Amino acid sequence: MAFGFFKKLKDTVVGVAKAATDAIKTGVQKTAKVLRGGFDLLVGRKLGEAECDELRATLIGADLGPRLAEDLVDKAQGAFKDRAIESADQIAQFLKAEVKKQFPPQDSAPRFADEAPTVILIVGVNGSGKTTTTAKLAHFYKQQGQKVLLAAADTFRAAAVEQLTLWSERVGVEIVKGQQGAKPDSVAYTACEKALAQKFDLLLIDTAGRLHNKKNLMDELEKITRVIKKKVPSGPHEVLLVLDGTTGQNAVRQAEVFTGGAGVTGLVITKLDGTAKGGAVLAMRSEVEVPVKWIGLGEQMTDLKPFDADSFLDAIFGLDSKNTQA
Ligand SMILES: Nc1nc2c(ncn2[C@@H]2O[C@H](COP(=O)(O)OP(=O)(O)O)[C@@H](O)[C@H]2O)c(=O)[nH]1
Ligand SMILES: [Mg+2]
Repeated sequence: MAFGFFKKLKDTVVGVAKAATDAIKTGVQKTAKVLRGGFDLLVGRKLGEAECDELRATLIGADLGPRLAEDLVDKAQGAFKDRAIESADQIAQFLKAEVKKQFPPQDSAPRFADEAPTVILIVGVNGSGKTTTTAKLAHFYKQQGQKVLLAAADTFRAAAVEQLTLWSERVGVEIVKGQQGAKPDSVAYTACEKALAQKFDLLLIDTAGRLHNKKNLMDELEKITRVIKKKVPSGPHEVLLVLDGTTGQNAVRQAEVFTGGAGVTGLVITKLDGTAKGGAVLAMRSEVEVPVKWIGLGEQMTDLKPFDADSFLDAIFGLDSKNTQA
């Protein structure tokens, strides 16, 4: 009986991991198609100059960025100059290993407060996917049994507050909102008070996307951080910068500009389902110091996954992951 129980438990754990892996695979299939299509054309060939050009074009096509693409082509040429590539899997495995060597050690784990509530600020330019990501995070943590509170601190547009209110109903979590025109920091303050008084585990604060430059972002963050600290001195525990993945290398540049010194602790790359430019996540991972923590793969509340380099690389390179084989 005990064996049966543990087997069932193991099957459940494997099942959950496989479902997440499948979701990532489906989510990034546009990028995978570009890469895999390019690898297929190289099978049976040695990497001479023409083949290197083709490989480079494939990698740039999936938006890995010129620097990473060039480096990978160099490495691949060294390895396949004298022997033919036997299969698309072989070149995919090789590139995966090389990309992983390029990744500096980073801590992609979400940060939590030692003592509840954990306060997470969601920032980013308009349309990048902040409000949707806030809702998805609420769903993710609610599923894990946490008591989650939302704060609609994008008070500039009534529609923004309505959008988050709708999400709060769908997800089934409470929300704090100010009157239209209220200051974002006053909403954050009220939300912190409520989170403390009613013992919420997690407070997610959705902000306005009025970020024309880095100074803008820093000013907004500074104001809102000051009021959070009045109530929750150790907060905010996480500041997530949301980036639109369909903008590829532009998102990488945006991350570089907005992260330096601004207190951002993690990146969320959204809309990867709608683009073949998913390779930008790799460029991001190798060029930006702040870690990618989450990826957005669709418009539903379940379409947000923690970033895991192995599964992500398997998915975009079209490799069968360990979980799928288990
Ligand atoms: N396909 C897709 N659409 C997304 C994703 N994340 C957000 N969106 C859509 O992008 C649009 C802008 O999102 P929103 O959260 O309002 O952005 P905000 O202005 O930064 O708050 C909405 O239509 C969302 O449904 C994603 O991961 N995949
Ligand atoms: Mg919004």
